[in-house]
Amino acid sequence: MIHTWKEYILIQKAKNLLKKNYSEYGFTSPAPKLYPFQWNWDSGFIAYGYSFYNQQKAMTEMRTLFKGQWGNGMLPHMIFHENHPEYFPNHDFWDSSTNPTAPKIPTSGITQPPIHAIVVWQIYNELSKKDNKKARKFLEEMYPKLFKLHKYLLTERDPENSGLVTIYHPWESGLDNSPRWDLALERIEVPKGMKYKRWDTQVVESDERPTKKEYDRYLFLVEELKKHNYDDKKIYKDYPFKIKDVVISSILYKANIYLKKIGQVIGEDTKQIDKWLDYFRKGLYEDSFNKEDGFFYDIDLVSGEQIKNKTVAILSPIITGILDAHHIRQLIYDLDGIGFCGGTSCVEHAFPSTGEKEKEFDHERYWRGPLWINMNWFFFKAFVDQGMSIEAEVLRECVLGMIKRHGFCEYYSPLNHKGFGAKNFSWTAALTIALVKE
Ligand code: 2M8
Repeated sequence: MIHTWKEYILIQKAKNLLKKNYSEYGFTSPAPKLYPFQWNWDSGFIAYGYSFYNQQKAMTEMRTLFKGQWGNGMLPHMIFHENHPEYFPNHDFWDSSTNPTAPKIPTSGITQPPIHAIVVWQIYNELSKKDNKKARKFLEEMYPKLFKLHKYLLTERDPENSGLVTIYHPWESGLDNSPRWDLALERIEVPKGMKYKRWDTQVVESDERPTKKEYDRYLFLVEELKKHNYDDKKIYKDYPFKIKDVVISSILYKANIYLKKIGQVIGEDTKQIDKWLDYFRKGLYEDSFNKEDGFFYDIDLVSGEQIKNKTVAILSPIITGILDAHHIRQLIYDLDGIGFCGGTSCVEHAFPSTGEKEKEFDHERYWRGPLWINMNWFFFKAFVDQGMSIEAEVLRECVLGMIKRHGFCEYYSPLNHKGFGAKNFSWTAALTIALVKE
């Protein structure tokens, strides 16, 4: 619901930004200069925003994205519908054709957080208010694609049946430059003097982006994946970066709840989804939960250790709905105790990507400190679902205040709320619409 005239103006600005970032190929770029292609979870958030005022565009965004789905179910993190030769790493670097199940359209060879079933359900909800038949048809069209994606993630990426998804690259996490990956990257030896020309640091300040040391390792890992033909069986046997990612797994759990709802509306048998939901509930507490401090961590499969950095990931199971309001409040107040939000209330302050008391904390460098709207939106939604209306409203006010003052930035400093990264960032605009309307 729109509360004020200022919120109305904010929504108009958000819609204008999304219009500007829209490509004639039927997708919305995250930010045309820095990220000129279609990105996987960006398109999910963007379609979520569209669902409130243009369901046709929301459906197109999803349809264009799933054109990149591989035969094995994997949904790539980047789809190269257009040619931008200046960009690096481009489609020729990824060379997805080394995998026989890759589609004709060039894509990257790794995936991103699977938020799409949540988005498809939201589009259905909005569309069915006007045209129930069309809304149901959309579910029938999307269900097999979504099911195939979830099956891929919970078989190829979880041969252990732990309900937790294994990632092969920091870029798969969506929280790319998080200190969570530092130790695992540290032990990877790369050839000396790797030469390449980065695109990102030509567009934004280099101290807002990953260092050369990290970038070398990102590119080295892609070379390794190519050597394995992006074949999960080969990768699982012998590859240096395999991590059970608690954020992706929590998002997938929530997405499975929506996939089940979708299946039920169109009369599908949803027993397999129930199994996946059970696996996660078990895996979350057996593998990711740490009894000593009560937080949830990723698991590094190479070292066998939990990754103990205090980042936004340790809260991510809040997204699932498994944790009740009492448990969520306990987690949030424990965080206040360890200075995660610099000694203030995390809700009033919004959740940074990395705790402010962490030694790796950097308020301007992406995913190593800044506040991101997508993670805060997930928590806002969880608070609403758990009836935590005060926390939801305080967080919403804080996030919208930041956006009103500094525009639709890619991320914001937790120290002064100033914006950094791309200045015309699509998911910030799309989720602003959601934050105002939901
Ligand atoms: C960032 O990731 C890309 C690589 O995928 C990059 O840094 O170049 C991340 O924030 C990721 O989550 C996001 O999807 C992407 C586009 O917004 O940018």
